[in-house]
Amino acid sequence: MSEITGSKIRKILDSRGNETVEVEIFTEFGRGVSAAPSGASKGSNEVKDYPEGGIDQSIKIFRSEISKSIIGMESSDQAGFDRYLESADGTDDFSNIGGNLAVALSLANAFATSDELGVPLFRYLGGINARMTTPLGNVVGGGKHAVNGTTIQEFLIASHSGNVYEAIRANSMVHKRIKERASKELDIPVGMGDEKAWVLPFDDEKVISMVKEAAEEISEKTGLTIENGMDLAASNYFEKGHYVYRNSRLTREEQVDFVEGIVKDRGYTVIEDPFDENDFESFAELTKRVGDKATIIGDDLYTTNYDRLQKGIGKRASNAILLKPNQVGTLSRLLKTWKLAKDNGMSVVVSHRSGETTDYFIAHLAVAIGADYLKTGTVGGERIAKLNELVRIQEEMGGQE
Ligand code: 2PG
Ligand code: MG
Repeated sequence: MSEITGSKIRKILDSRGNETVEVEIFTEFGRGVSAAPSGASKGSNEVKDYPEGGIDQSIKIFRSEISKSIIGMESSDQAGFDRYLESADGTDDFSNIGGNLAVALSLANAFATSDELGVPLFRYLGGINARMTTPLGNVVGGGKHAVNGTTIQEFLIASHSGNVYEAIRANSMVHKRIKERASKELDIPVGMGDEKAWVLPFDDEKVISMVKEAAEEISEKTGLTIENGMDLAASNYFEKGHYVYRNSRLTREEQVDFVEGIVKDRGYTVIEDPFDENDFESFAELTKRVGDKATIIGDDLYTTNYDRLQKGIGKRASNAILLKPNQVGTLSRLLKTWKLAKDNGMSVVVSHRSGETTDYFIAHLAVAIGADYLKTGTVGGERIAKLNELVRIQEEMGGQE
């Protein structure tokens, strides 16, 4: 038994300096803390961050209503707790209490239960199925995460090693190498975007080669296999039927050919959101062409939403899904979508948001559900908080992969 005995809420800042909510939940012997992150390039089917009245309205509802109602609830009944959050809100998109409040409560409750039980969160959530994940991080960033960067939002790399620390380190070495290469060509200092990836004033074509070469160099140096990937976040530059890049404008058909070439000719094996969030057909075409060579991930396409994923499965739109707790507001909803993805043989990526806190819940979640990748940057305090937690988790697991 682990009844909830109390809770607290406070405003804290996220990595962009924006206000967000942090919630604490107490059981007799347990305490859980979690804070909501926030996206800049959001899918239009995500739940709402806050109700009308913003963060203060969420806090008001928590203090006057929710904090009282949850006293005495059984925290180990996560599904029951999350159902209560849905009923307290009364809508599908958390527009009454706010998705940020919901997700902070839902995750804090899971943390509190694992603490009460005295087991690490990944074990509590994953049991014997828990398995170490592969860190996937961005080394160059643009799109909505930076000013004057590439059109493509994220250039990603994933180093593979049985020792997660070695993989994290190799990713950070690629990050460093990119800066050295870029600095050589530029007479202005190189800066970072929201997720601490480099912002480069080059066109996408050039960066595609640059990141590939840097990854190859570090792969040779470390002996690790390093995958190249990208999150195109293509909804953000799909305008009137065209994908608008710095030096080109591609039709839908040309965009399919372009991304096919990135996989076949440039050797990129991880591709996220290559098309507009409602273009299931182009996703399906690309997956048909290169699904055997690359992980084709839907993020804005699915927004962790069960119904959207079901639609995607029906259309064979992708072979992978990105999962973000705050896109749906509760852990139970995320796990339901995850189960559907797994039952249909899809790969799974757990992901951070561009506005983050030092909360490391997603590191435990990725391990608990045996996610293929954890996308959470390569450097920067709020990203490192999750990556370093993976190192501790691997130690706790006895060092095994
Ligand atoms: C994404 C995310 C995280 P944001 O598009 O995958 O990198 O960005 O949090 O801004 O939606
Ligand atoms: Mg994305």
